[in-house]
Amino acid sequence: MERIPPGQIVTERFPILTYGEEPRVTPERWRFSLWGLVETPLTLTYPDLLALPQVELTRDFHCVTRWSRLDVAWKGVRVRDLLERARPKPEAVAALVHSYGGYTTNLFLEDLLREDVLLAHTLFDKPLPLERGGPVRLVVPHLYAWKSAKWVRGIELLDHLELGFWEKLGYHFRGDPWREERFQEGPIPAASLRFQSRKGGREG
Ligand SMILES: Nc1nc2c(c(=O)[nH]1)N[C@H]1C(S)=C(S)[C@@H](COP(=O)(O)O)O[C@H]1N2
Ligand SMILES: [Mo]
Repeated sequence: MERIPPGQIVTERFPILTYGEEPRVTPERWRFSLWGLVETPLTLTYPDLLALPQVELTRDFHCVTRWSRLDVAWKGVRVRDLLERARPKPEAVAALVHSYGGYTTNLFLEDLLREDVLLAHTLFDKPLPLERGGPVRLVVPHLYAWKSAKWVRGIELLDHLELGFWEKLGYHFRGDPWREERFQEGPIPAASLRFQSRKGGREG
């Protein structure tokens, strides 16, 4: 398989892309919550996060504005591990990710459950810098980088698709770089939720 998704250009640089102001969240004040359609809502502090099983991961990072940065080394906690503790209800199929500062992005539960989706606190062996989303950001390497929400503060599980910040402004509802899902052209297919459901399809 090709390494670089179609229409992308590799950069040695690693641009910082933030819409709006940088929220300032210290590790002491940072909290992460999982809520909505879960059996056991949870809230973590920064020390709680560091006490969980840690994963190191090196992945390419693809921005929809066409730059790709190869081999970005992250460390953090699998979102899947947190979801296992919170136990999504059967009707949960989608999620809205919330960041400090008001940024949001939507993901299907199936995409969040991938084993390389992390809450990352470390980048290239150093604490995640503020401008990169520190103390903690989401990393979703298999989708365009706007899904990798910086300064993440929580994930809300839903039984329907609720669009995030860029998605409401016309970005694609899923954002797979291999399929060049950059912008939403035409209406979102009504069947998409059915296909993305954890149970492999709902009735009706
Ligand atoms: N909270 C927040 N997260 C965000 C953004 C943002 O503006 N706010 N920009 C997104 C976009 S478009 C990209 S390409 C990546 C950029 O991450 P970087 O600044 O570490 O390169 O962060 C994503 N996460
Ligand atoms: Mo981006």
